[in-house]
Amino acid sequence: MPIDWSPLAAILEKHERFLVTTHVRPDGDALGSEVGMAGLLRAKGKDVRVVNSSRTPPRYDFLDEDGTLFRHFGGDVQASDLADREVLVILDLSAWSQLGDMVDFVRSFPGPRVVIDHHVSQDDLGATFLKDVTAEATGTLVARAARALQVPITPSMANGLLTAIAMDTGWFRHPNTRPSTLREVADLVESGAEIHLIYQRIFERNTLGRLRLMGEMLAGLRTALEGRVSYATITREDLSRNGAIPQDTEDLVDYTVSVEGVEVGLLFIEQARGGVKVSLRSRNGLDVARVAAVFGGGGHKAAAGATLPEPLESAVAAVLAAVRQALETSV
Ligand SMILES: [Mn+2]
Repeated sequence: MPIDWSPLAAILEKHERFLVTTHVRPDGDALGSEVGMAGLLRAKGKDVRVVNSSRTPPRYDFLDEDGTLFRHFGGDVQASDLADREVLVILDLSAWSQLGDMVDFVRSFPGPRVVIDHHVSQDDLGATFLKDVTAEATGTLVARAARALQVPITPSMANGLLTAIAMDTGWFRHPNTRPSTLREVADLVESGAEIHLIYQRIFERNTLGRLRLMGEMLAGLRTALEGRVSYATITREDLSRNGAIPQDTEDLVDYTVSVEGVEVGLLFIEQARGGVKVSLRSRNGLDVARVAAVFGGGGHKAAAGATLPEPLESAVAAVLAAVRQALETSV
C-alpha cells in the first residue's frame, strides 16, 4: 500500500513553521519517528518544534543528545508558545485518546494537520492521513517520506528511524519483521545508524529499580483460562517500593507471553491518575486490538492496549472475561 506523499510535498511548498508531536507515553517508534521527521523538515529549510504531551523516557534520551529537541507540553512549553506554528504533524497515532494533555490544543489547532501512522484504529482527527497499516513502524513511513521528497538521511535521522523500526518489531523478532524491514534497516545502517550502540543504550542501561520491579513482576506471574493466558500486575506501590518509574514498565508485557503454551499475555499497570492500563500481546493469531477496543483502546493485532477507569482487581476480571470470550469465539 504505497503512500502518495504529494499532499505532504504540497504542504511543504506553502508553509514554514511546523510542530511535530506524537502519542502519550511515547515509545521508540514515536520518538525515533520524530527525530526523522524533524530532520526531514529541517533539510527542507523549515522551522521545527517537537512538543510531546509526555516527558521523554530516560531510556530514549540518547535520541536527543543535547536536550534541545523534545519539549514537554505544559512543562517547558505552553500552548501560547506555539501560536506561531502553521502546520501540525502527528506521528504514530490516529486516535484522540492518544493525545493526552495536548488533545484540546490539537482540536483547536487552526492550521493543517498531517497524520503519518500505521495503526489500524482511526478517529476523524480532521487531518490529512498518510497512513499504511501494513508498515511495521511509523519510522518506516518517515524513511519513505524522506526518499520520496529527496531528503538525504543523515546519521542522526538514521539513528532515530532505526530505533523506531527496531522497537516496533521487538528488535526484529515479531512477525511484522519482513525482508523489506531488514532492507530498510540495512539502508539506515548505510546512512550512519549505529545499530550496536542503539541496542546498548536502550537495553543495557537498566536501572536497579527496573530490574527489581521486573523480578517482582515475574515472581507474581499468574496463568488463567487453562494456561492459555498469562498475566501480571504492577501497582503504584510496586513502583515506589522498588524505586522504579512508570517508564520502567515498557516491554515487561513481553515476558507474559513468553510462557510456554500461553496464547495471550496481559500486563496491568495502575496509573498515577487513577485507572489501570492493560497491555495485551497475542501469539496465536488472536486479534487483541479487538479485545482492547471493548475497553476503548486499540493497537495492532498482536499488540494492543487500553485504559480502564476502574480499580485493579475489577480491571483484571473484566479483561480476562473479554479475552475468554475472544478465545472462545475465535476458533
Ligand atoms: Mn508505532
